Amino acid sequence: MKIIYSEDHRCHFPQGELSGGELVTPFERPSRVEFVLARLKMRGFSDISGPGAYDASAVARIHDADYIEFLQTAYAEWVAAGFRGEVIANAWPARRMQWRRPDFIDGKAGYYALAGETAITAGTWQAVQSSAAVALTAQKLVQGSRDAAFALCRPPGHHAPRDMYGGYCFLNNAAIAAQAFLDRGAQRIAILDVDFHHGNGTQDIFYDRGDVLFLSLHGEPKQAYPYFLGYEDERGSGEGEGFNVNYALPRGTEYAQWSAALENACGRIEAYGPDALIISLGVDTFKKDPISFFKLESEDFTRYGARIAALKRPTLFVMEGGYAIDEIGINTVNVLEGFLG
Ligand code: Q9C
Ligand code: ZN
Repeated sequence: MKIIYSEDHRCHFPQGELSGGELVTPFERPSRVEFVLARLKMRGFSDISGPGAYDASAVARIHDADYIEFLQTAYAEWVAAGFRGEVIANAWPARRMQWRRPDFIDGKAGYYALAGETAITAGTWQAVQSSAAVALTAQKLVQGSRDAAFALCRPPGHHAPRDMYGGYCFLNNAAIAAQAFLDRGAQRIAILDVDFHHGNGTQDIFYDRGDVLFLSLHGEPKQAYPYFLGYEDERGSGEGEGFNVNYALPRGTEYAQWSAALENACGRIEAYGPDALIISLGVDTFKKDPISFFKLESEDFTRYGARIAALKRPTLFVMEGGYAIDEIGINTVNVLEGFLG
């Protein structure tokens, strides 16, 4: 399996995340990728290479131009306003207010943020560009060779819709890759999101489309981030009716229940017959994840990797979440090893 990775992820290392009323060291931190990379090398994955150049036109197929420009300029505007910390949104257009973009950066941040935990720093845009380039480079390999590939993206992407950041995500790497498959001749793509959190961004991007089947297994939004999307009655609209499938699972979910949902998802993927499969691979379903509430064991990741392989589709794995740092490498690589058999 080919692995694509960029050192540029290190340019994004915010110092603060607002969590439980405290400013803590962000759960989404550079060492996550280092642990995954170390485990890959330990297990003999040697086909590891860097991404091609950032493809702005491929990103523009998914994200709005004004939003992309905001990501590029936000930190400089923040500094120019005299703020000394990292960009953190504080005010939002809530009920009965207007969705009108303010000029001042503090207001703009709220306009483009879907939540307040995610900071933008001086190097964020560089890391974000490289993360998208990692996904697109791996996408090309899968479409060209039909071999599987793993895009070791950081920052992750699945919470980002076309015009917002949050949940540690800025550009939706999996969605950008899905669109690239279609733009290069694929007819149907399935995205299976196994991150603990609902992939609200990916759902939103493809909600009214029938050419991308989106399935997400996640903590029920009544209890889990992102709270305001991911319910099971969200089934797609218009041409997309029936092409969005949410499995909202309760606190304490173990592999028996989780894998039953996966089995249902796999049946739907088989019926859909996609030209390629994208896995939004978050390993925050692990029992020791500090911000999540599923109870998967490390061996379960191997098991579900094998189930994904049985779908026999050209497969692109895209890294999303996972915050139990000590085991993030084991769990992530277990999925890939289970897949390889
Ligand atoms: N106190 C991904 O897994 N809420 N994003 C954190 C911690 C945000 C997760 C709460 C979780 C975002 C890609
Ligand atoms: Zn997650």
